[in-house]
Amino acid sequence: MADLIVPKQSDVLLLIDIQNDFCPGGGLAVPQGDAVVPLINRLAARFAHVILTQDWHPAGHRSFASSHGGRAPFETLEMAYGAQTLWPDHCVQGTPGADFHKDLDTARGELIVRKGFRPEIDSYSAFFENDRTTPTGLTGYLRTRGFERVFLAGLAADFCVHFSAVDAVREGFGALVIEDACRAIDLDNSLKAAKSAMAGAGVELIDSARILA
Ligand code: VGL
Ligand code: ZN
Repeated sequence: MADLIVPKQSDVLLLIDIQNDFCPGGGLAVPQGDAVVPLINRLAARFAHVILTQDWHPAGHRSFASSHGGRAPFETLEMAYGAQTLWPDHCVQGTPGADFHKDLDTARGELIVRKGFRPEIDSYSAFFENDRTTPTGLTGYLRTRGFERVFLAGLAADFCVHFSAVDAVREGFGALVIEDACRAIDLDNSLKAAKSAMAGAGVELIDSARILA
């Protein structure tokens, strides 16, 4: 097996969107989305620093198919900033669907980054919204605190984990995606495309055993 990884003070675990709406029964359920929770809790115990993201949309968000008469979820629509997949309503601010999964151990989280709160712009990445220029502020936070490597896990592997990992590299951090601690929506082979995009960007794809062994 590849070398063991012992998380350092300059490493942070970034837990992406482990919310009820991305779990079975939720508005945008990711197959087996809840299955990552026990593993993620074990991983989080190995890190000195944990940050969480929370998808956090106002009702009537432009990424919702329901905001565009006659459009169905998972269709693509051209927005001012480019192509946008339309989603079922999900993670509406203050609703139970936007809450973290009840078994997720959030107590040691040092920061919660909320994203997707601008009514007109979606935000898959924890760093930049989908116009690829509006920053969330996470880069400044990580840099100010001296973090060098970002380990990522959560939902969904092919959207928010993928874009966050690629942007972490773009912002000058090391990025390691813990693959078995993620689950994918897998729309039109999007998981395969995401994996090659991540690998091409210099994101390292690792197994949790590298950390937990
Ligand atoms: C996500 C689609 C829409 C994600 C969030 O967390 O991957 N995907 N909003
Ligand atoms: Zn969303």
